Amino acid sequence: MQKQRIPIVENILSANDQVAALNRKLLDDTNVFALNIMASPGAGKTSVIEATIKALRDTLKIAVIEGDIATSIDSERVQKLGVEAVQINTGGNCHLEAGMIQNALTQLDLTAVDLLLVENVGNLVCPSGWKLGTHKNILIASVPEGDDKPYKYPTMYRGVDALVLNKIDLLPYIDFDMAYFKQGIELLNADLSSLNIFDVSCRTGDGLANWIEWLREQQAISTTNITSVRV
Ligand SMILES: Nc1nc2c(ncn2[C@@H]2O[C@H](COP(=O)(O)OP(=O)(O)OP(=O)(O)O)[C@@H](O)[C@H]2O)c(=O)[nH]1
Ligand SMILES: [Mg+2]
Ligand SMILES: [Zn+2]
Repeated sequence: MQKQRIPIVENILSANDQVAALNRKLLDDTNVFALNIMASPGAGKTSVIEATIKALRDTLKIAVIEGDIATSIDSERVQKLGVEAVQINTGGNCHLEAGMIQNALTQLDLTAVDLLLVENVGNLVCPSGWKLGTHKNILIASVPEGDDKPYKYPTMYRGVDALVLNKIDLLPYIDFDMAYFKQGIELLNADLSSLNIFDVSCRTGDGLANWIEWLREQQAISTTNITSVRV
């Protein structure tokens, strides 16, 4: 019987993933802990970034990369808080890619940064498919978007490290079934022990302390790991 040839397909990293790996190395080499903050338009990405800056700017050196299709409105908001911000205008692209972050990183003095917050383009479909080289993926959901979003946008809700449910101050005015929402998240994330969920309101400040505490812990763990790996 003739021997059959078995094709071997190498697992070649995509061009984006290769650049993401370079970004990660640069961040690790300079001791920067970085978050990729994703959400639909208007969920509260910039509001959470502003609240995070206010809570941590006295203990950590923070920088922000703002992804936006056309404007610098969000960079101006965070710069008002005394934080360095780099604006990426994607020119119509609906998500950030690793190459855009690579360029933005050249604009920052990373040796003077502990925590880098990257605001992705407002979009609940494709940002999760593009690695940036950041350490943690954060999804911000918000009450007015509706409780069915985990079911309708599973790729975004699957595999994130932390989920911030924002605008809980609006719960009395909106039919939002919290149990149904969280059940949807559980269906998509088998290992719930590694998913952190924070119910917050950037308007009232409710719940933000838990988010800040988790972030502070993660930054400390990451910095320790990075340092010990290098030693
Ligand atoms: N009621 C209420 N409104 C909020 C809360 N957080 C943010 N908002 C409002 O929601 C709107 C959008 O907030 P942003 O922080 O700009 O949202 P974003 O996700 O950065 O928006 P894009 O960058 O445009 O995608 C603003 O009018 C905020 O004032 C909240 O906790 N409660
Ligand atoms: Mg924004
Ligand atoms: Zn896209």
